[in-house]
Amino acid sequence: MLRTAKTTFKEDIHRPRYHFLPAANWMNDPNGVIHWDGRYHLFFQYNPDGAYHANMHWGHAVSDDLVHWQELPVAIAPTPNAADRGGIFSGCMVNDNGAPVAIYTGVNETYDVQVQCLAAGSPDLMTWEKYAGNPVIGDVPAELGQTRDFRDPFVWRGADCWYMILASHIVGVGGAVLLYRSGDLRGWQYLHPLFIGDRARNGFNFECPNLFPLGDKWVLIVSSQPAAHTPGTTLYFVGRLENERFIPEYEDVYDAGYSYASLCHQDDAGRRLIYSWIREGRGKDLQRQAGWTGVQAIPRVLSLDGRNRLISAPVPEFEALRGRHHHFAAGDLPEAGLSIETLSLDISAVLATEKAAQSGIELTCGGAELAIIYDCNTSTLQVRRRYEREDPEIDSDTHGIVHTLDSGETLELRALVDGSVLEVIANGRTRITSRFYPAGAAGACLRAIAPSSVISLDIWQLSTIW
Ligand code: DQQ
Repeated sequence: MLRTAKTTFKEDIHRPRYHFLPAANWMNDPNGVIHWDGRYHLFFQYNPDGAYHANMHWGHAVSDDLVHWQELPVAIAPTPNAADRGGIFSGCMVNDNGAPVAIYTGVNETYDVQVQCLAAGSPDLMTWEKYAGNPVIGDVPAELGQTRDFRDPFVWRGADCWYMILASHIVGVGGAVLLYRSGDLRGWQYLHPLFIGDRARNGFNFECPNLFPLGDKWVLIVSSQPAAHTPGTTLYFVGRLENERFIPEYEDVYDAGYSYASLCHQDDAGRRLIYSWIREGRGKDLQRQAGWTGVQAIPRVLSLDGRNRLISAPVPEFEALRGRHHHFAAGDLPEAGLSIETLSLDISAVLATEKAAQSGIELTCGGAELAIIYDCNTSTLQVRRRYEREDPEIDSDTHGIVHTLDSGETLELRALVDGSVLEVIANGRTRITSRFYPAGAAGACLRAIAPSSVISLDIWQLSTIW
């Protein structure tokens, strides 16, 4: 396996410097996130053979602070001739009375058979022994119709039993989250769908479900596919549980961009943390050439506001990376902008959006222009990518989402820029993750789109985590 990232990718300006990704090869969903013995463990979908989706394993990384990560040897690999011979798909990890247990989806070679499996971990989470009775759930409930989509177990301890939810869909109806219960994590009884989505609004199939209490509500997060084999959008629902069914009271998109397959857990401090896969915005050949693909978003702390909207903020530990700081008050930022020598930035802007039809910030670098725009007329937050030389293999569309501001509310933008990664959070409640691929690194310039709208602008250059 390649473990030479620090030297091999030194000249790669698209490779993130402070987001976690493995030394090389393909990574997608976060899996099995857990705070164990005082350390944060992140497992993830990983192909040790190259930068393409195949031969899924669970990769493994550990962190003391949620900022600096150390990649560890692969945790779980497919077993020939077994139920997981075609791949170890996504899943979760629980603490079973002091013993770590991973629950994941095993697939056959064609992914047509998806079953749920269990592996018991050593106390240091380094070695995993598969349960001899795998799969622990083999059959798709008959009421779902003919579907192969039956995966991504998320397990939690209830008052007197374990619960599991699985992602699937009911043929012709919409995405479904299925509820199971167990006394020992090994024998599972199917109860009923915990929640069924509206196909027109919520997509045809669900993946990677999460369910957890937050404040006095329950939050259900699903990754929703518009069509087969297509990553879509992560959605969230806030509501209540009644008779072991989820009743939504509020729903929205979690992220309107390249973030997908989010997975949450509660850490020892009681914080509900969310991790997400950031996918690429360039074609498969470019990904293989790069030698790496997929990035983990900076972990965020979740909360709800008074209107049941999901608020997320990068973990405060992340601010330890902040170095050189530029602060501009209203009217201070020169029209020509600020020259910066790195694409590792943490930007915080407060903007009065009523001052111009469009406000926001714009970064130009290596023949590329990346703009975070608020459009007053449509109340949308947008990310616009433009390239001097368009490449059909690199995404260059403008993408966005409605972001309604209350009367008198300022736009509070937080933007994390890291090589080819952009994470944007507006007023804590609206999120757009994006990707852009400048052609060269020769200096970046940051400007305000409507300088008169700037109330304050703070820019920190960030150090690398490696
Ligand atoms: N990725 C995994 C699946 C999951 C999908 C396979 C979501 O378990 O449904 O790599 O990105």
